[in-house]
Amino acid sequence: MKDYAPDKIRNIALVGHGSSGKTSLASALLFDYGSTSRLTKVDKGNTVTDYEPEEIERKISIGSALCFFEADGSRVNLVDTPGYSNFLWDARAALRAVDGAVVLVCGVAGVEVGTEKVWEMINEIHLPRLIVINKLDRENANFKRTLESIHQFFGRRAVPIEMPIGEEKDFRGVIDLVGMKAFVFEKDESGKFTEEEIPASLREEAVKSREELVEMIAENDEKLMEKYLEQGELSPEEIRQGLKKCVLNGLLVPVLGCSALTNVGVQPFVRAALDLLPSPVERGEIKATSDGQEIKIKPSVDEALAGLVFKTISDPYTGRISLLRVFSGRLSPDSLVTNVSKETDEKLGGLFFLQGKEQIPAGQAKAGEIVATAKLKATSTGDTIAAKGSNFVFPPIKFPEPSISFAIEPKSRADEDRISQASHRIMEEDPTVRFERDPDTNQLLISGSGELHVRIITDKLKKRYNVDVELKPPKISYKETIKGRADVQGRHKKQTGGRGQFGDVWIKMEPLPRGQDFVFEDKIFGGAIPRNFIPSVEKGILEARKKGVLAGYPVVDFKVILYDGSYHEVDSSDIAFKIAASKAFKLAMRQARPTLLEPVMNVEVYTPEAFMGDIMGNLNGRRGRLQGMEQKGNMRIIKATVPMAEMLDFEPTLTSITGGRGSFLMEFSHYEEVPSQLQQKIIAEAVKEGRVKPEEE
Ligand SMILES: Nc1nc2c(ncn2[C@@H]2O[C@H](COP(=O)(O)OP(=O)(O)O)[C@@H](O)[C@H]2O)c(=O)[nH]1
Ligand SMILES: [Mg+2]
Repeated sequence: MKDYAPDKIRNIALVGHGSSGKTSLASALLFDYGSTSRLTKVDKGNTVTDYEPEEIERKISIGSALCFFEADGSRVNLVDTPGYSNFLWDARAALRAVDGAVVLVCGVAGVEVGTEKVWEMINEIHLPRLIVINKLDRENANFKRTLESIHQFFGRRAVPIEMPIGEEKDFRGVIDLVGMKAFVFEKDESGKFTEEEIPASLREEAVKSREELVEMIAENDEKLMEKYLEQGELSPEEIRQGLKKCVLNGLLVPVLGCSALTNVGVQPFVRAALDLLPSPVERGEIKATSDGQEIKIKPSVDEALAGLVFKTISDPYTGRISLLRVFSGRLSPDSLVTNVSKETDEKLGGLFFLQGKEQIPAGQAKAGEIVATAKLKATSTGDTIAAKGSNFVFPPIKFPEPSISFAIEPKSRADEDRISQASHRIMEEDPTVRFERDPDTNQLLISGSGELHVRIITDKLKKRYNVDVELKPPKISYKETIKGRADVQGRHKKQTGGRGQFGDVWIKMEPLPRGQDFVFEDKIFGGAIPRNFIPSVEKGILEARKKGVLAGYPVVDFKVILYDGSYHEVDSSDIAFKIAASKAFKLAMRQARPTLLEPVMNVEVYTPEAFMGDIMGNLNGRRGRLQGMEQKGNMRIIKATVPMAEMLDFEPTLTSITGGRGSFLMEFSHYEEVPSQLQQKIIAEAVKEGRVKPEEE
């Protein structure tokens, strides 16, 4: 590959709500700049960046993918990221690899939940950004209305530098407000265009928009302001330079328009991106920490190596591939490096650039480049890779905790044998999925960010690892507790020739406040039970409380007071007292009004205002309790607590109520008593499953 000077590189992430057209824009770019010989389409399943079978089947991006092209002598590395909420974490990681972000907004829907979330992610790391209003060819698309929605959410610093020519299916080009030129595209999706004078009918509006743009730039630059006041004009070059400064400082966000599908307006966008988004050198130093101190990593080839692994691809065909952004120094295909995060050395297994799934060997990789390597043994996503002997790390990449769990059952013994290795591989590339065995139910649980996420993982298990599993409705981790008090005797006596067994305890049982778990109090005075047997009594209760008398769930939030008992000089033993204690526990628990507890989740729902009533009604039907509400633009954020058992099928419901525009977050909050009519069901289920035996009833 050609050697590009650092100022001739741009690393850009395409981010935005799912279905705003990121993958389609990447396709148009690759075609327009000759990286592909035809214009590929998401709906045909032939794009470069949605290459995984799960992506092709569902026509959505699930993981971020790399591609690149050359434009005007510069190399542009693009990361096409997923926008669907279950997979947004991957976009967050991808943003760490680039120097600028392009936020796509659908010209029909305007700003959506995903747009807002990626915006927050970009803010967190202060990346310069552009906004592209896409799908301007669609029915009901409207540049101005979409711009208003952008202003509502992100403020007036979002400033148009283009104006569309034609609307909906007549959308045929853009006016460049900086150069004051019109670019009119051919209708055949070829991306060919002619540079023309601004059509007379749009001239007045273009002049006005340009004035607004120039004023906003001048407001942020004293020198330009002076010149503007003196001459009443700024040259295109002055505007470009002034605008670039504002973009780098985050003071302004240029807004452009295009149709990725019909390939209109795509190349003017690339010119703006090359002009206005920073090269790795212009991005400047990157923060890292060394022994708790902040240090700065210079974007220079001559410094020691410093890089960040922002993605791991792992499957049976390719093995493990680590995607690395090099911030400083250089790498060769067999470099020896240190993984500072894991405190271990690694040897690279080759270097290559990725064009979608295609691997193109790279002779070396330098500061400012994004590159892939294979066969790193201990390295995972988020790790810092550096020259041997380095001790600094880049800030870790934040990944969300899973919010939903399903039980999976292997369909055959062979599937069961293969599952452990397969799950290991899947967790390597996806830090938000977990495979765990539930200690209470002994079921294998798969946890992820949402139902779609979990379903895609089970697809992968089957297609790539030949592991066939059945996805069961998830198991809820119920607990048991008591509401009343009890005072009982537990006695274990077995005297049938030879040495017998004898243990005898009197205990009181009382409820404790939620979350206090278990307290054991020893009130034996005067040797009713010898001291050495008292720990056995506690152990007996600890063992017995693993399975409550109602439905066999662990018992929590209670206190046991051991206050009396008796013993036998010869027959008493640890085991006899343990058994006596466990008998006492069961008796006491039955007396003390046992009850079931269920996990309750904190839930936050994002929705356009129009669906708020329906969603609140729906949460109400799920035994939800409203905790608060917030407003952002015309989005509403509903906060509620809802029992976990009621949230299992919430996601598809939310999608259908809001037409995909709503999204939600969920995390564990606390345990609460299950309403009594529901308790009967859970208990009946437990008997059916054999968790509680009839004699225990
Ligand atoms: N009409 C129209 N449809 C588009 C445009 N861009 C994307 N689409 C369609 O919108 C859907 C989602 O596009 P995709 O590129 O996968 O969006 P992503 O989720 O942001 O990557 C697909 O059916 C595309 O064909 C566009 O500019 N105009
Ligand atoms: Mg996509």
